[in-house]
Amino acid sequence: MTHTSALDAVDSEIADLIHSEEARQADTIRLIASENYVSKAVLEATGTVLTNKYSEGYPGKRYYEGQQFIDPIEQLAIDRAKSVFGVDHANVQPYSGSPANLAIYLAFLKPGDTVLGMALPMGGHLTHGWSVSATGTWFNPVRYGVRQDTGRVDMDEVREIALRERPKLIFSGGTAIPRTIDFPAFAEIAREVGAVLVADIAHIAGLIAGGAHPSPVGHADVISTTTHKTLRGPRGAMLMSNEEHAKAIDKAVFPGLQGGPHNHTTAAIAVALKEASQPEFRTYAQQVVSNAQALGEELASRGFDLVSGGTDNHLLLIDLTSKGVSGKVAAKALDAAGIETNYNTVPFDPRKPFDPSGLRLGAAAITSRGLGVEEAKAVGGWMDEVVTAVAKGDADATIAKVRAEVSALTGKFPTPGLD
Ligand code: DSN
Repeated sequence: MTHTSALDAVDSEIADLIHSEEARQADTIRLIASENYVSKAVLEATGTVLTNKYSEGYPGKRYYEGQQFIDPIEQLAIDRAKSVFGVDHANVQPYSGSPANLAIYLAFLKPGDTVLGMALPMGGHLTHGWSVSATGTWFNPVRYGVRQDTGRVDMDEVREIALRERPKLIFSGGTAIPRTIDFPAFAEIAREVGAVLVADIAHIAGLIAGGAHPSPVGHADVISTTTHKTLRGPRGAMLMSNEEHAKAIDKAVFPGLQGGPHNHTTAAIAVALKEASQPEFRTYAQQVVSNAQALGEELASRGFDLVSGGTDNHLLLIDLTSKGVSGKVAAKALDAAGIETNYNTVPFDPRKPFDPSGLRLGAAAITSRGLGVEEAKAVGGWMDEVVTAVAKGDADATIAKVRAEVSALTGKFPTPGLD
């Protein structure tokens, strides 16, 4: 448990809730694809006096005094991002992924301009021009998806749409893509139509840093990422690019869209990037993929329908239609059994987003926790037991049994950040 004596004394209600969340995170198998466990070092950096400081501007060019220690902190984060990802330029100030992506629009587009992104129900992100997002309202969104027969992006289709619609901006990447993203093919299309290519690597940044997914560097004009998913840093984001786009991006983040950067987050990003540059991080990244594949194979062997047939990365998307259970019902039963997932649309989903046909799973958090292939397979078996029992309409005993087995397993693996 985190040592929080002042918090316990000042606000025991919040302290108790935080301690309960610590216990929950320790006692569950966390398969939410966008989540992870940060290290104790990252956690400590986020809870510091850096939160007291305003620093509008960039290192060496601030609008407030007293930046003697903030400047080198931000510069370290920038330098480490450049070194880990091999880019010319990094902006570590975006508050999170959505503001980071909005800054890209501000840097390169005018309202009404056309943007090509992956449709949200096909695996894209809200900010890639989906209709309920500002990006789909203020700009003219056109969309690509995946093929129904393969569950994979069809680059010929992307090219056809791009040639027809002439977007100024193309987004590659998304939030529910279990397969390798073909950055060189996207780059070729973007060049052909004169569009700026964005690689949104929020989900796979840690895999790229660890050499377990090809890098978009040299292909994409701009790289956008959050820092808290597979990269295992604090809640935050970064924009990276070559020198050509550096000024436009910096101007769009500040003063275009944001005020003062969150310096405690910047410091924690720097720490996470230092961790990501260590040899152990490469082992972690490879293990994330092995664990996701082992979980996928176990589920497939038990009759689960995996979108695209499997995974190349940390993420699995399961269509539960053949199991006779909706994603929401399955996710709630699994959560009761101590296995945390999120319900998710699957491509061509006939159901609504709030009660879709699928489940999305990710292996980053369990890998950070130290679980391996054997445990990933056991988790697949428990998921099958719970979903099968739910489909039969009598799951209480199974959920209780699996809950106990989950607790027995998690008890053997210390929780990062709390150990
Ligand atoms: N909400 C994130 C995810 O779960 O993938 C994306 O913003």
